[in-house]
Amino acid sequence: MKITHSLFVVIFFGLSLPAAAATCESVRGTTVPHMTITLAQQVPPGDFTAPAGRGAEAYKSLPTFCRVAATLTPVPDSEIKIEVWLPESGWNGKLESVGNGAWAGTISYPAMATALAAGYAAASTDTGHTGNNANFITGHPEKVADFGYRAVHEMTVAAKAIISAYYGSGPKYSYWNGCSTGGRQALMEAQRFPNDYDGILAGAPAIYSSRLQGTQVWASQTVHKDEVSYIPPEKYPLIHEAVLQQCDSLDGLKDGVLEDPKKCKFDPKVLACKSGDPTSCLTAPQVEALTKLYTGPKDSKTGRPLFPGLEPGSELGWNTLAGPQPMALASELYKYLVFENPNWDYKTINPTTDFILAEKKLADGMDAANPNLKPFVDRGGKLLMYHGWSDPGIAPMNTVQYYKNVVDILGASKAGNAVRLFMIPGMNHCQGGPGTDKFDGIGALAQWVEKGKAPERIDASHQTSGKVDRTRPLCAYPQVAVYKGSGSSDEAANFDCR
Ligand SMILES: [Ca+2]
Repeated sequence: MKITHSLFVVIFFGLSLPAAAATCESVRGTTVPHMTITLAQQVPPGDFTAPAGRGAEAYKSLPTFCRVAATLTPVPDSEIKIEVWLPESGWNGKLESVGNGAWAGTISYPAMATALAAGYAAASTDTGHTGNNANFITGHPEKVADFGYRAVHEMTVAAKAIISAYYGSGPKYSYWNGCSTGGRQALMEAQRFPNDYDGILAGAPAIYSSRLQGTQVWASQTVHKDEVSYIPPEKYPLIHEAVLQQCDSLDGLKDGVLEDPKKCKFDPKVLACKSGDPTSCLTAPQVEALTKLYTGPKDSKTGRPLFPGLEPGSELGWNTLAGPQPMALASELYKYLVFENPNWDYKTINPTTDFILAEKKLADGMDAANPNLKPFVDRGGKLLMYHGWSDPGIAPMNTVQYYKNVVDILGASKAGNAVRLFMIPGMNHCQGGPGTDKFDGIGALAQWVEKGKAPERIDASHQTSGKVDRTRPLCAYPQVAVYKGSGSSDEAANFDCR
């Protein structure tokens, strides 16, 4: 009876929000090459429990949905797990696929829940291996390809077919939403599979993997090759305070946030110990290490920069790269994919030669640095990129540089209609920090794709314990938010993008 009723709704009330045209169980009959559906089950409101048991609160308010799980095997060594969640009623007619973090290895359930709650059909993949670590790499080049680019594309094709089977028609619009590894996945899609998505939201993209991860390893080497260079974590607040002292007011507001860190010419020498207590100053080797971390690695012969450094203002998170241990993701990438030697010692990295070696091994499948987005843009695709200026893990200028490369290839006019970058002052990696890190990126992207309204400014907020205590516009690069001179500096309305 349910099928008949749903069909009646679709046929006679076609303008209302589409509801399921088939039962959830019947989706099992969907045929996509190399796909085995392992679960197709209606989930009552609030009934979903994630396998890891985390994020329970986010699932309690979910409406009834059809949960589909499948395994994709585009090549024999592939084992790509995907899930597609389909709201039983109130579907907004669109697909939102969500990205992964670090080595992936798990379905992104919390992000799927957010998309589903907003009315989207949601999709996610584990990218072809289980566990957020590098254990899948050795002896499995095809699994590396799945992680690098193939799993997301295969998932997208399968998700659209499953949506079509359930609702009787495919998504009107398809969106990608990811940050970090998810940002890399975003740009891989735009570069390699221009027809998959109409709109792509790419946050803090982990692109140029070969050099990015090499630079992350180099940062650890910088402070640990000789331990006198190590900067104890308790000194970072001191350094951050000195940066704010010199640069916070350059944007006209002493508010703990640098609107444009490129204007801040901070010289770590101001913290050099003159005499006495070394806990409140930096030794000469520490000053040297700090300077290097701001600058980034350079070619030892030519002095040419090999990758950007971190920005002033991000110091409170520097324990990520310059802490007691190297960042696991970065050192594992070099161990298992570049040198194929689990005993490789990160302290031996030589950016001048090893970055080139890494590019030879990784660029093809993992770098996602190709700036030619013409096929994506020519079919009407829109790309919205964002990156926190206080990202302590992925140098923000890497994203700025990629954006500039894209604009160079497309030309300013074409790029302005299809690709925009929002640099977020004071935001850490993907979220957090003193900056206004909460904003509706997918909403802005949907306005652009569906209504042709390109985002100039996106209002964002900062929250403390769930309460909004500041709003401010995020501005399309290279514009920055400028205080108009009157009214509260914690209200977006009192700022212009200039
Ligand atoms: Ca400021």
